[in-house]
Amino acid sequence: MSTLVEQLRNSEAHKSIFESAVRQNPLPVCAAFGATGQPQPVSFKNTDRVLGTKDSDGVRAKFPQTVAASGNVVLTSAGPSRATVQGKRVAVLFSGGPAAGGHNVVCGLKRVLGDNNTLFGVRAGPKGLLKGSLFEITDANVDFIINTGGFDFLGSDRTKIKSAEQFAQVRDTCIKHRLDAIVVIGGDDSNTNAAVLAESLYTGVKEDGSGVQVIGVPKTIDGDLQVGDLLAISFGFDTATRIYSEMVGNILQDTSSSLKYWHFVKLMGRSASHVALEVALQTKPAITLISEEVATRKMSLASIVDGIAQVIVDRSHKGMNYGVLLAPEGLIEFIPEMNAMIADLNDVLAHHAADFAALADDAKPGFVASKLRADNASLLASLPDYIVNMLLAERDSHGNLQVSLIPTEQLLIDMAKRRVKELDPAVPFAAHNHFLGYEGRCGAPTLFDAAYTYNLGLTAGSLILDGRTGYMATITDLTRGGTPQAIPLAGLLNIERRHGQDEFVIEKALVRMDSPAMQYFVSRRDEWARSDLFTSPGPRQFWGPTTHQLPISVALNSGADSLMFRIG
Ligand code: FBP
Repeated sequence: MSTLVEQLRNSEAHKSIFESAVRQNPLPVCAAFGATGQPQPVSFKNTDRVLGTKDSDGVRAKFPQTVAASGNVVLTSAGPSRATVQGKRVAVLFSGGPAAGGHNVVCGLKRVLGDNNTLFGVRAGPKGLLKGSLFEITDANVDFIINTGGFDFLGSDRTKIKSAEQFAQVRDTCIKHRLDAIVVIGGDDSNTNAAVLAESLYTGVKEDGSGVQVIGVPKTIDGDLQVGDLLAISFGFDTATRIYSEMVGNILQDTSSSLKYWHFVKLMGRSASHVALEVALQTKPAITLISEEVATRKMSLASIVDGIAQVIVDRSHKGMNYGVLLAPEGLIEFIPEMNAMIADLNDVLAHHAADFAALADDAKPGFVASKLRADNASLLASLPDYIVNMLLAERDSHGNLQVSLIPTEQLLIDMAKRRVKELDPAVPFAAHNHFLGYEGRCGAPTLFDAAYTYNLGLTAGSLILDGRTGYMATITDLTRGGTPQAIPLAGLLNIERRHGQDEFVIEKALVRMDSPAMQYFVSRRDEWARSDLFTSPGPRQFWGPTTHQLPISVALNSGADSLMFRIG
């Protein structure tokens, strides 16, 4: 019998009571993979759905081999694979921000590849692929990482593979490790990387002239990698939004208990407002801003602040000097005047990168302002230093503004305070700011994310064994048992302006104003502003009544008649 001190020491390094128990949680699999025991790989066949975007001709010219091979046709599972494939060497990597369930993709891959093939983990994301930093994944690894959160088993990064030298490095890694396939687990930018890699590695990598297969897996807590009914949601969104919803529910409970504070909460989700919308649907706070609505209605910063201040004043007149506001992380970029200024700023930064980098920090705003259009320069000058400094901060390697660093919630508090005073000086307004972001990305996956990702791993592995390349794995029919399918990556590509240049990218799926989730939110939000109707969804459950719950927005948008998913 061990002492309590020994028990505590033994729980270190991912062996808490919870972690040990959740590893044993059984995962449902789609019927296509076989009902019980060791999941069996499936083969794939064409459906009658062909994907294409407005830039299809350009895509065909840039991705001739993968488009010719797939015809941009969606694949669906076609029963158990008949061929026994042996000796495949497959590498898997995480790319971009962490999202709960990533480890289970690796577990699904390992299980479906079985003992006849070898799975390698790439350390530290695309950067590790360039360096050739790989190690073999064992069954013992799978038993240890299954159902655990985070990406820490492999690590991740945001390197974009774009230069000729980088492509040559990837080829070297493939040759050195005799790879047959690479699985990229990532968001829109990373799956764009996967599409580019699939084309570049299509032929001529191995001695016999053959290529290396590349398969993408849809990850991002932002929920902005969606393809209608083919991809209802990326993995990680459910876990992150449930964690944020629990925290926002707790804050709501506090506001109506202490009766004296407003809380302005910025929620992660770089561009799209899916996270903010989902948390709003789960908790029903007084105010939720949706960036896409701001853009559609062409709202100015002043008009947004005006709306916020009016709710604060109206609630105060009813004796409610408290409330919660949710703001999406990407809000700033969706306010038309800010968006125009940021686009101008991005071009200036891209074209004067060396001069800008050589300047002292305090000289940077003046330098940039001198190159901006006059209206953009005066907008920049009107913003507080804490916003300007972040707008000038380094872009990530995909050219994205690092919106998680911009304290939008503080800007809104400062501006709302001034406006409330103008509207009614007698209204008290004490506010706290919060940023809920990193807390949500690495929690232990909900059962939905755990099962979804395990099945995505089984699908990605099956696609490799079936000889496919240039596809993204997906599971459709999430409330009807689940169907493994594959989306041709090139069929998702569009042209977008990045770093001052046109590039092929997978377009982010934004919140649509006419979506059922948004319409439901719009139909209820005025009532939520007027009176306290908030709900506390509580912690995510691994055993219990909410275990099988889907995100509310996903259920509404897929026309489901139940909030519960069913895989298997
Ligand atoms: P991905 O698109 O790579 O999944 O990352 C999403 C995200 O979590 C955003 O919500 C956030 O803006 C960003 O990552 C933060 O990135 P970083 O980890 O580099 O600070």
